[in-house]
Amino acid sequence: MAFRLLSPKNNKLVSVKLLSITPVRELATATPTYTRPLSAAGLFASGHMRNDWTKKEIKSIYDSPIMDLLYFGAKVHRENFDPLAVQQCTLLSIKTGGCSEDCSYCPQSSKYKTPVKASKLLDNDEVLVAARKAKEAGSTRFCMGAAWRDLNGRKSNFNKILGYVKEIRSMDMEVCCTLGMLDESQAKALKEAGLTAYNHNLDTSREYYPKIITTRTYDERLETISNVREAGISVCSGGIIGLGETPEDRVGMLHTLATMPQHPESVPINALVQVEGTPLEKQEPVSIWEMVRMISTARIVMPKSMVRLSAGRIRFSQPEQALCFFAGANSIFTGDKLLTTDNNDFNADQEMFKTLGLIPKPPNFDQGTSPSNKIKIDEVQEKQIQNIL
Ligand code: SAM
Ligand code: DTB
Ligand code: SF4
Repeated sequence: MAFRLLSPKNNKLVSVKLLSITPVRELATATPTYTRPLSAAGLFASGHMRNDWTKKEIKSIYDSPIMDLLYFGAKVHRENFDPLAVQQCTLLSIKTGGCSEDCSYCPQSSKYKTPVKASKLLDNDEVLVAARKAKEAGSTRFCMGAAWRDLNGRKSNFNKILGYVKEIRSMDMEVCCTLGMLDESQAKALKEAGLTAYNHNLDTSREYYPKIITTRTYDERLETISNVREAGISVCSGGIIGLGETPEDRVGMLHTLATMPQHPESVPINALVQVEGTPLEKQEPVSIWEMVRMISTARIVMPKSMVRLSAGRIRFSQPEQALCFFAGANSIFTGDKLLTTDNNDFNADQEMFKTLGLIPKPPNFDQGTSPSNKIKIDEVQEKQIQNIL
């Protein structure tokens, strides 16, 4: 069978024989009844686990027509997950505000005058009561956030957090923390306490990072992610759109994530929440189509990762959120608050589950140890894709 494809190299139509692409998976579409070339979203939606993506390939997926992104994102999603199952997660800010970092989106930075009031680490009872409440409300993942650059000089607080992790894990929920930078021994201690996942976002591309944060480097971010991975903890890493970045920056961030030796098990996609007093308070809100592009592209290049529709969801209507789930998102944060900003109304979320026929996704404790998203490159398949391009 011959196909005409748009070559990402020179944007010209090339004729390609597709006789040999099918052995591992079906080709992305049935034989089309039209002659228009297959878009990159379709071309790369074979569901193969790859960590040798090029930026050009990812950009060509990102730029595909929205309807193709929706369709092929959904296809890859359905091949790897139950598309009706959406995980509900709960966030708790266990140590709020007063942070020494200058992340220009963040209301918790001490560099900016925002409505957030700094407070000390929450005590045992407050945290465990919140975790129990989250579980009763249907959450299967409990995420504790602290407004710290790192844990240095915080030994007693860190020991308390290790205790919280142990207790919450015994409630049969996934436990995630986001506490800033970790060294190897801190990552190991969290693993021993039973931590399921550690969230450490790249936020944007390496190139745009210094425009957003000047108090740490991209490499420091990657170093923590590597310490988390080495300790056998599941990696949660994604970013924010709407920081004033270009589409190339979004693609750059996805490229860094999708070319890691093992894809992060969890990829949160946040839309900037513009908070008064932060340097980004006047940023233009991102559109639903930008969210869909980001979610579908993440789903296609990291087929087995949980793609989390995260901050900024409050601005999206139910039909808009449905598009995100269709495109490949399979997790949301529920509860009235994210860390410091408002989240969607809890009852409205439960109504949305009913209306869309969604079902709560059970916890997955294998993450980080499961081989499911380790990359096994199929060399034959790889050559076929290269030949097409
Ligand atoms: N201090 C730790 C750190 O930076 O990794 C953990 C807490 S920090 C608040 C966790 C993540 O929340 C950030 O990496 C960022 O992606 C996200 N975030 C913070 N403020 C946000 C905002 N205004 N809008 C969207 N996402 C935001
Ligand atoms: C992530 O990527 N988004 C969550 C979670 N990981 C920790 C945090 C969103 C924070 C939004 C701003 C706030 O509420 O302070
Ligand atoms: Fe601090 Fe994290 Fe906020 Fe940056 S994102 S200012 S490190 S709490």
